[in-house]
Amino acid sequence: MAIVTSASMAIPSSFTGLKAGATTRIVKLSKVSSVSSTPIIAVKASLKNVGITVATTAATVMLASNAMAMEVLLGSDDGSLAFVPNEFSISAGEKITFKNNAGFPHNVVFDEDEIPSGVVVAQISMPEEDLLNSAGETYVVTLNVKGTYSFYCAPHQGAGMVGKVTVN
Ligand SMILES: [Cu+2]
Repeated sequence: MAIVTSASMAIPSSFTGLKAGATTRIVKLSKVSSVSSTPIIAVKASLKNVGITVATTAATVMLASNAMAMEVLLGSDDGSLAFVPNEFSISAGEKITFKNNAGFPHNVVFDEDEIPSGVVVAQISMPEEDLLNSAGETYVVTLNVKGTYSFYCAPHQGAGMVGKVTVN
């Protein structure tokens, strides 16, 4: 965001100079914009669901403002089928990154009966049938409504791979 702001501030000064100077500025602007948008496009391309894309875009903006972030491992280092940590608190709008660690495939599905009212479960969950299959693969979500949310891994819910997050 800071890059965009400084770039747009360059426009008025370029127009006070020669036309050739203004053209040079415009070329620089387009370079800046393509560089800064590349990571966002890459993230969107790896997502399969519109709800996730919305959440990830919000998370990208939060990153730009240096918001805190939370990382949750899918599968413990000893191979247990668990979220690590499986109970935690975050601030509203804080990014949560679920990262494939061991014992995959895993996924992250919120329990529609155990999320704050007004939150649409499909906008924060992975589809039940979608799985994270390789090491290091991530699912990122941002929860903006305060309250308590329960979630689980669809393949391993029966084995106790469940978790709870409190958004303050
Ligand atoms: Cu799992």
